[in-house]
Amino acid sequence: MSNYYQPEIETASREQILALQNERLVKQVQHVWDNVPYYRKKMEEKGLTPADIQGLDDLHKLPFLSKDDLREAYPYGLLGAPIKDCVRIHSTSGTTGKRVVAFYTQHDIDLWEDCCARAIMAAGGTDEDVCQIAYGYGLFTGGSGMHGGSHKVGCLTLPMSSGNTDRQLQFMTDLGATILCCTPSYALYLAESIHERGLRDQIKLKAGIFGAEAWSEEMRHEIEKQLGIKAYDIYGLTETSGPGVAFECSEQTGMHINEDHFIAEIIDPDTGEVLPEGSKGELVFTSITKEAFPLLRYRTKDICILSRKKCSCGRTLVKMSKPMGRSDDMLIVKGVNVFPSQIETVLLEQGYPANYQIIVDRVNHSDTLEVQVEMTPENFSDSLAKINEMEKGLIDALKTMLGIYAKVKLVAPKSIARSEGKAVRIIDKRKI
Ligand code: DLL
Repeated sequence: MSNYYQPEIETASREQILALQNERLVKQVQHVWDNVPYYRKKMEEKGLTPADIQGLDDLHKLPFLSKDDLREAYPYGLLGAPIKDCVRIHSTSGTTGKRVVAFYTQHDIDLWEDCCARAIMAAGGTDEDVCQIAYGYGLFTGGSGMHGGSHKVGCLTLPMSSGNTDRQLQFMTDLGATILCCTPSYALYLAESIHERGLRDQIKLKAGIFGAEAWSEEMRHEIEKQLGIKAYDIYGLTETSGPGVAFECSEQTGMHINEDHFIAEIIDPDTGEVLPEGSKGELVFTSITKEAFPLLRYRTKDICILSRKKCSCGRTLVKMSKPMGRSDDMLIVKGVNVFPSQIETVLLEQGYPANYQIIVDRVNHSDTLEVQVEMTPENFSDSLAKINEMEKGLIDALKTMLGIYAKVKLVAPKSIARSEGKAVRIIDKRKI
């Protein structure tokens, strides 16, 4: 038997959802005011006290929080609960010493797992299912979040973590996995490996829950065709707990946001002005139930559209479109967040100039990252052995910074085209 019940909120009336959000927002603002001096100061700077926030109509008065605030407040500055009440952290792959670290009380974990459970149930998951979790475990939120959700649904949970394709396929076939949770690019890679090994008849998958990176409708069709499953999108970010902030239902036309835990707004990324429903803009979340890491008006930098059109699944929760891009320069490569500034830091630290290009591609459904950088006249060499050695040094330093492999190609001094305006540092060849 499943120990999870589909909460009425998923199909509640608009009035019920708004009433709940109003009540929770007021409480949350007070919680933050009382426990997070960093944000209290931001409110005071705007002349606000909790009494000014009586409900959703006052939300726009609150100051935004951004990734820069999180970095400035690193590591404990935005903690909303005493350490004795916190039981876990997760973190982004972020920059050196300034990663984004999110904290959780046990209550936060329970609610987060509920959100992930909703995603699994929306994909048809029940306690009869065998759920293979091939998102990374550890600091990344994907593995643990979906793992907890799978437990709540009562699925038999396979905690595989990412990578080790042979082992993934062995468990998938031997244990008859019916639901696969991983990044969409890894799903395609697994699909390809299944075909290469002639295992198609031995897999019992019926659904996949894929997210953590952008993926197109074409990619969805490819995954669905190759694996013979229905592929569902799932969205989230470390700052708001992880996966499960929003999830797709059988209609597959956008992701329902768990509005009992998150208030979503769309803003103009340049002016910060709140935009009406249906507008394309930056997604902003206010978490209204989180204790340890309660973020008010957090700017995600993800560009998307919200819609309240009636959904055939019966859920009334607002839907967000697939993110259509970002308002900053963050790249997501193999599910890992990569900022060009991190790469630049490594290059400069290692004595290279800031003349470089980052080339991202998708080969055999897997992301590749290449950094082309100019040698300086001082370290220029045409000895292949010397160049290999220099490239290896950079590959190692980039791996330490980013956590993933980046191919490095050293090129002759002054060979990368200069720009008169903004330098074109990033060439993203992926069709997404
Ligand atoms: O990627 C959490 C997650 C894990 C989501 C597993 C879904 C499944 P971060 O590493 O902090 O957290 O990266 C968050 O990833 O701001 C988006 O830009 C991007 N992203 C997440 N889900 C999607 C998606 C996790 N379904 C950043 N489609 C976010 C497109 C996504 N982009």
